[in-house]
Amino acid sequence: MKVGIVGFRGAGKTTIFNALTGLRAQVGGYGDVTRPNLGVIKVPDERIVALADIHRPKKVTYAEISFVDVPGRSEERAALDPATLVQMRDVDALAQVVAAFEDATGERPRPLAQLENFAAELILADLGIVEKRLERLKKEKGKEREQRLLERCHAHLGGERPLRTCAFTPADVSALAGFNLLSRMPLLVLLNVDESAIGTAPPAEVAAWTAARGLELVQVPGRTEMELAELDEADRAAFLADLGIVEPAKNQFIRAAYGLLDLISFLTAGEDECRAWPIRRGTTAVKAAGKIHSDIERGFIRAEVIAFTEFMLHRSEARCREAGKLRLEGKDYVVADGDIIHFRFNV
Ligand SMILES: Nc1nc2c(ncn2[C@@H]2O[C@H](COP(=O)(O)OP(=O)(O)OP(=O)(O)O)[C@@H](O)[C@H]2O)c(=O)[nH]1
Ligand SMILES: [Mg+2]
Repeated sequence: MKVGIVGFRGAGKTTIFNALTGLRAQVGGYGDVTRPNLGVIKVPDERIVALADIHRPKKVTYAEISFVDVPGRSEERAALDPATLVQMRDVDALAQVVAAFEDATGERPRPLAQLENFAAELILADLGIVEKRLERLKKEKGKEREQRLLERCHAHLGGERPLRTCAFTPADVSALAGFNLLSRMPLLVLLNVDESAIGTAPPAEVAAWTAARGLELVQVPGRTEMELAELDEADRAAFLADLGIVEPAKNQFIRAAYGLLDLISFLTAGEDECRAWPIRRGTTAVKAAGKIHSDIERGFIRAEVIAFTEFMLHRSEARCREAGKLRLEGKDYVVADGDIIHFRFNV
């Protein structure tokens, strides 16, 4: 699962990328940097900590999310370069960094304008893709279904609405999958604020704008969080307390990204390894098995499932079984968040 950290030039994307990943990519590139930065983070999960405490496994593995910091690149402050748009299409969800800090030139931030311009850029980019495809479809026969679908997209985009707000059937969704339309991707807004804004609510007009569109808004003091990520564990707690930060925005952001991608985790636990596996909500047992190994998917017999909360009450598989809390589930069982699963299979 890949989240793109996107937004206009100088919005603080690389700063926030560094804060999230603990890496030290160059900030203040101002369009000179053209290569995206890549990073992976572990999703904090208290359940894995609790399971490891019981099983004492050799290995503990958390779910991971990858991030791509897509450089702003464009000459113009509020425009997206074609190459940037191409890089953006390669992700599963977008996190737009919006600058709400006063920059070095003393220029006042205009977060609302950034939100509006960015939304318009995504719509324009998608219109371009849809129009090009419709043009080609005119010359092809037997593609009427796709044509009707794209015409509907075209009308929606033409009304300056993102495709996120257009209703699609599952068949439409798979027909559109290959186009990687940007205005259809889940979007999270990261408001990058100054240290002085820590503990304050986001500006009302920004909150209203995102709420009206059903978008999640997370306020991040980017520069501060980047400095925080550069400290070692011992100094970090003191730094947090000093600034009055209850929880680093990093954690809040990771949770939001997880929700944005509609991800849940199932768990595997034993003496060898305790591990969280990210899957999309709605994934069936047999598909979840395939995340571990294709052999387990192919030779699937059944899933033995214990809900995490039940396991914590009884604290062993044997006692869960005695208490009737170990369920036997088939291929089509829809996996729930926190299911501890043992797959039975033959190869
Ligand atoms: N005061 C303040 N400055 C920030 C903050 N976040 C970023 N900056 C500064 O803004 C400038 C741009 O930050 P970057 O993180 O490089 O921005 P970017 O979005 O990656 O820029 P491009 O990759 O060129 O599009 C740098 O000089 C940062 O130090 C912040 O939260 N507060
Ligand atoms: Mg950058």
